[in-house]
Amino acid sequence: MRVAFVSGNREKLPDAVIPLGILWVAASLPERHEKTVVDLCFAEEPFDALRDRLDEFRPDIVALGMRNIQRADYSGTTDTIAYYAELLEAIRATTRAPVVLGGSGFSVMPAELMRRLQPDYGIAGEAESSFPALIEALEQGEGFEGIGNLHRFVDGALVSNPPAKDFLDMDQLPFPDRSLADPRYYTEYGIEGLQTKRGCPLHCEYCTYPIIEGRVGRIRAPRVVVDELESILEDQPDLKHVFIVDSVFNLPKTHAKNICREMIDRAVSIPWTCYANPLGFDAELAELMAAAGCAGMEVGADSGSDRMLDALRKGFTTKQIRSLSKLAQDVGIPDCHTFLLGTPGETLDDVLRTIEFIIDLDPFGAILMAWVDDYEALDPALAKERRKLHEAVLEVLEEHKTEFSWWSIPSLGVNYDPTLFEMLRKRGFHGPLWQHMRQMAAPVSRRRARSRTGRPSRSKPDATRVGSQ
Ligand code: B12
Ligand code: SF4
Repeated sequence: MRVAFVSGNREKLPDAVIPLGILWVAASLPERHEKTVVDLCFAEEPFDALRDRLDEFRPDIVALGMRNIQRADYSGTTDTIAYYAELLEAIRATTRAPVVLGGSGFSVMPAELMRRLQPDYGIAGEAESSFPALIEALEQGEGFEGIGNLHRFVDGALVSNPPAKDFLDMDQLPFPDRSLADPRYYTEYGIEGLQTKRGCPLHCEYCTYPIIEGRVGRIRAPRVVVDELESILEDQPDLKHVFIVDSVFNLPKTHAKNICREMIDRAVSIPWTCYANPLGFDAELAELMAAAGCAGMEVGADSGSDRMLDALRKGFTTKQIRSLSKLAQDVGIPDCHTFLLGTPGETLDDVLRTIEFIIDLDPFGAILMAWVDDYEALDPALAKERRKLHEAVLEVLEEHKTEFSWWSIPSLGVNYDPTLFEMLRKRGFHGPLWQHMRQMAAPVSRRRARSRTGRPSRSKPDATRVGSQ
């Protein structure tokens, strides 16, 4: 069969991200199939590019990858769904090949997106086994029932198979097929994704990651991960930075330590960033990460209010956030904390408490997000109901936006806009750009750096804590 993978994602904030999931799935196809990746990220006219490439390739099956529902600045969801509807229309107008939808965005709400977008098939979650099985079933004209997480229409009714009994053994999977990737991810953005494991065992209230990857952590052998990393570095001389895309790198902690030890032993040298959690973080890990080249870690701290951390079922407290930040600072790893403002049950007082907490914590970087629920994409009533709090949060953020010039507030475009990012890249900065924001920040006067309650902040830019390029 001729399989055309289409990566619909055109988002370039905070970075253009390689369609790693598609490359994993493409690698798992048996060799007898012919495959191509139509990546629309850099196309000037995406619909024309899509039609031309499909016309040329004449696929028997089109596999459309949907990564995001949310916009990168968390300002909304609806137009991404409309964009994918248009892509489907363009595919249908070009080829009669069946369309299979998949990817992290699709996996968050597969049944709803099947109904809304009407592809022929959908596969939720990891697809290295189920996608080849679907192709096999299409060839044979039977065998659809046993395919885990497959969604399809039978006589007009949506039929959704249960997930496969077991998640995949990651060490048995071939490496992602990066020969199919657009070289501009390397030449223009210089950043690559690497996955050392799948699954997160925690139960944070809003989180969809376990739906995509499962709750059971499935680790890859450190030797295999570093083999992949070395092969990337060999093939991609332009690469400047690696993002470890694991939901949380340091859970389990022993795995993270072993990955660092393997990198250190094999003298792999490339700056990298990961997601870290205050649970499972200790001094030894911080030291190993620094020695292995960690250039930054992103922490889903979410709130500066213990009441909200509890409500969000984060499993850690503000004290543990402080401890992680201190350990990171001690070894010189820049830490950037993301805070979600306006989650269900939160009051404006909680939002203000979080802002005070950030001022007091003084992390290397902070990203303040005004919360948007994924389901707002499909539920106008929910979107309307949430709008009031969302707008109130934006007002609070507007008031505080000048307090620290290196904080990012994506919904207001503060330190999160394409022109600024392009300028930083032109100056040779790579990797997550918050790592460079602080050294660009103008000095802030103590008077301006006061919290709303008037308590002075101990914060001021510190040129010695600068991320590496
Ligand atoms: C790492 C990460 C980032 C990093 C990426 C770094 C990099 N250079 O790669 C950064 C911080 C930059 C980032 C940014 C954003 N991210 Co992000 N990110 C992730 C994360 C944790 C992992 C993504 C990943 O690479 N996974 C590894 C690959 C192998 O898995 P995968 O893509 O899911 O692929 C598997 C399956 O989905 C499936 N599959 C994939 N494609 C296809 C296609 C077909 C046809 C089929 C059948 C199957 C299939 O099979 C694959 C292999 O098993 C996920 C959460 C998660 N745990 O999934 C969020 C996630 C993908 N991100 C999300 C979002 C919203 C964003 C942003 C829009 C928001 C923001 N401001 O940060 C931006 C957009 C960036 C962009 N340019 O698109 C959402 C997307 C869904 C949604 N709710 O909209 C997720 C799911 C998190 C969430 N909130 O739920 N992200
Ligand atoms: S730790 Fe992160 S990935 Fe795990 S459930 Fe919580 S938010 Fe999701």
